[in-house]
Amino acid sequence: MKRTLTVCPYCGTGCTFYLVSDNGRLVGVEPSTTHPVSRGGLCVKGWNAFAFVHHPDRLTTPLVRRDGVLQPSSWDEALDLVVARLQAVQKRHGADAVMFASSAKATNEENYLLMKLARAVFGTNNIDHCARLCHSSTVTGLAETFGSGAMTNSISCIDQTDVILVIGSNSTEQHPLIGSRILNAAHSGTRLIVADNRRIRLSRHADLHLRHRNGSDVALLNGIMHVIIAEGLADREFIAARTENYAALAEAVADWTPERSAGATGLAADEIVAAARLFAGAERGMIVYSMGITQHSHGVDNVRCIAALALLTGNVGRPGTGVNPLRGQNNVQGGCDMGALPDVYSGYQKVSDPLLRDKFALAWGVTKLPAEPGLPLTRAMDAASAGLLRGMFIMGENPMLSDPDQGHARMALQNLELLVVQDIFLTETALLADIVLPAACYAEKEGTFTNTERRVQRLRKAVEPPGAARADWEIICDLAGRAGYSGMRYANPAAVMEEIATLTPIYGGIGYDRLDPHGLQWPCPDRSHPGTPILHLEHFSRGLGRFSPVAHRLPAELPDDRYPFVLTTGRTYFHWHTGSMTRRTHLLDREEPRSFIELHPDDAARLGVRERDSLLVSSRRGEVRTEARVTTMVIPGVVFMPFHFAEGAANVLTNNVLDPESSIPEFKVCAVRVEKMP
Ligand SMILES: Nc1nc2c(c(=O)[nH]1)N[C@H]1C(S)=C(S)[C@@H](COP(=O)(O)OP(=O)(O)OC[C@H]3O[C@@H](n4cnc5c(=O)[nH]c(N)nc54)[C@H](O)[C@@H]3O)O[C@H]1N2
Ligand SMILES: Nc1nc2c(c(=O)[nH]1)N[C@H]1C(S)=C(S)[C@@H](COP(=O)(O)OP(=O)(O)OC[C@H]3O[C@@H](n4cnc5c(=O)[nH]c(N)nc54)[C@H](O)[C@@H]3O)O[C@H]1N2
Ligand code: SF4
Ligand SMILES: [Mo]
Repeated sequence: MKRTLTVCPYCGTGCTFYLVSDNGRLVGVEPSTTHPVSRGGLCVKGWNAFAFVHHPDRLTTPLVRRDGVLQPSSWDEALDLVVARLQAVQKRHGADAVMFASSAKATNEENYLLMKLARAVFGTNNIDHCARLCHSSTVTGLAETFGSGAMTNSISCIDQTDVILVIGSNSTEQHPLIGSRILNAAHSGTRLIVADNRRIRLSRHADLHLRHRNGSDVALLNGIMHVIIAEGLADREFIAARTENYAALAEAVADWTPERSAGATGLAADEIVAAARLFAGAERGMIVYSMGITQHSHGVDNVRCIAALALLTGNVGRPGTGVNPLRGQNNVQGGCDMGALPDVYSGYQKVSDPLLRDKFALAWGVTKLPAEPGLPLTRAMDAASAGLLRGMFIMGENPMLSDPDQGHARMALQNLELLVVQDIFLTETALLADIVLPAACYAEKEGTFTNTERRVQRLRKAVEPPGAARADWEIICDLAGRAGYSGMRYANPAAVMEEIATLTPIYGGIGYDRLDPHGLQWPCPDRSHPGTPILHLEHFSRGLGRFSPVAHRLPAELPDDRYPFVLTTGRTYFHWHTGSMTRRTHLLDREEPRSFIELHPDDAARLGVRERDSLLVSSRRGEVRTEARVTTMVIPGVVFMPFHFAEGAANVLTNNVLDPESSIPEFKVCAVRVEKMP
């Protein structure tokens, strides 16, 4: 038996474990007892993270569409065709007629290389990844208020805080080892406020559970800040020393009395007062949030309010405090750090800055790099459906199930002249592709992932990829060479990280030789730097912390007579997103085998619906059949659906309306009708 220390491929918590293999086959997983995050534990997905690797559905050979059918081909044929066809699209329609979608499932090195391929070789800033659907509101909102969009503190700060506000994060199911740490803290006396109208597990252990209306977080947070100021609970010293624009915030929340906030949120005024006193009354307060905050047409405004609450109470820059957006995918923090975003190179260095463009052009050996920021992923899908974008290269994403409004996504992808998909399985998206490239998965390659607390950690190759599948980094470098570019020849991913370190100040001190045993947290500017567990200690990345007051805006689509329910979408403990991996893991799929919708017992009674009845759910975009789960998890008038299931896909229903600043879709609120199937 061989044991290989590596990083979990699922969530941003970043647990590490040993992959156990026997004769080239994975047979199990063993947790790492010394790791500072997982500390010998794993959630059920981690324990089962070996099972999909040898699944018979793995892609083992490139596929090229001939006579309308995807057929096996050689690597030479497939890669030459990808390059020739991308170049042909660009020749006809310009460099920006193609889009590269990178992957939060791929390594830092692979994300860096794909963004280099897009910019240096294909001359476009059209590169983005699923962070657009996830924490783009955070990146925009926190860049404005703090100067950096990452989690300010470390996971271990949960053990050192007095009160935790968990808002729009189902941590025990979606970041289980962070969730259980919050539960442990609550059991040892830390006060807990949960603001989420689902009766999630954390809420059952909370001092206060706020079940406010979906989309009313600005009204809630403005109300809480009103009370804090009115009752003299604000941290005046911190505000004076470390922030700017306080007067504007105070003015903006002046008329957000608890009564007004109660009216807009559906809560009682007392609950808002209690939350304000509990949070502001503590010496150290920590805010933890996730998609309940970000995935709205006013997602950036939500984030601004969160940042303002932390500034108002002096809860940044100390242990046990901070604004802590839990990053979702195993390497979505890294995807952002590596510049798989339309407006920045690695380390958030702006493409619009001529000095930075020159720096990258010189290092990459090209004469010119594009200056205009590229298309965000969601805008690219709109451009494709309007016929403005003609080619897409998608590495490790499955937009057919993960994008809002599946009809729109399908039209966008079918409208393309060229769709290339590089994945480990033949996904719903890959089925539409002209060329499919088989990738190695996390267990079959070397590289690094960066977890939610900015910890850069090494994954290691445990087994060989199936058939002819190759690591994403090798495929990208091969494509670059075939496109006539000689600046992408690397012996291994460690050599790619050396290049990243020279060009990326926050990763300046990262090198493979320094990452054992438990990685390093960026910023890590040089090789003697020990890494940074807590950001903004003495001053903010932007200097002073900025209060950005906001007005309350309603979600874009609210219930009416025809579509009387609010649909909110999200996840379950056992499945991962579009299910490509977890639905191919027997022990996980067995637990949650079918699409379902949560419905409050009062609503169910009114509709004559019983547990497990077949339902038709429709919105202005489409309809799906699913199964009733009658439960007080949800409040009356709200239904919840996970988006894991291709049959009964929640995204047939969701609304493709975007936050104007971050371009994140409003996955958390749309209007639906629910009917019992005869
Ligand atoms: N098992 C599993 N774990 C995962 C994932 C997975 O697919 N499966 N995905 C990973 C990824 S990429 C991400 S981004 C994270 C997401 O992690 P989370 O954000 O924790 O998960 P979600 O289920 O999307 O939504 C969280 C909560 O938001 C609440 N919510 C909905 N609308 C509102 C609102 O208007 N205001 C507030 N305050 N709350 C609201 C919902 O009731 C829900 O409980 O999970 C990561 N972890
Ligand atoms: N309704 C609704 N929709 C949502 C959300 C929601 O809350 N509600 N949440 C959104 C959020 S936060 C996110 S992050 C997105 C996620 O959206 P996606 O990123 O599209 O979803 P995944 O299923 O994680 O897709 C990852 C793909 O990568 C493949 N893969 C795994 N490992 C590798 C590898 O090493 N190399 C390559 N090349 N491929 C690999 C997998 O097989 C899979 O097809 O979904 C969004 N969609
Ligand atoms: S908590 Fe996240 S990183 Fe840890 S084992 Fe579970 S899915 Fe993997
Ligand atoms: Mo996400």
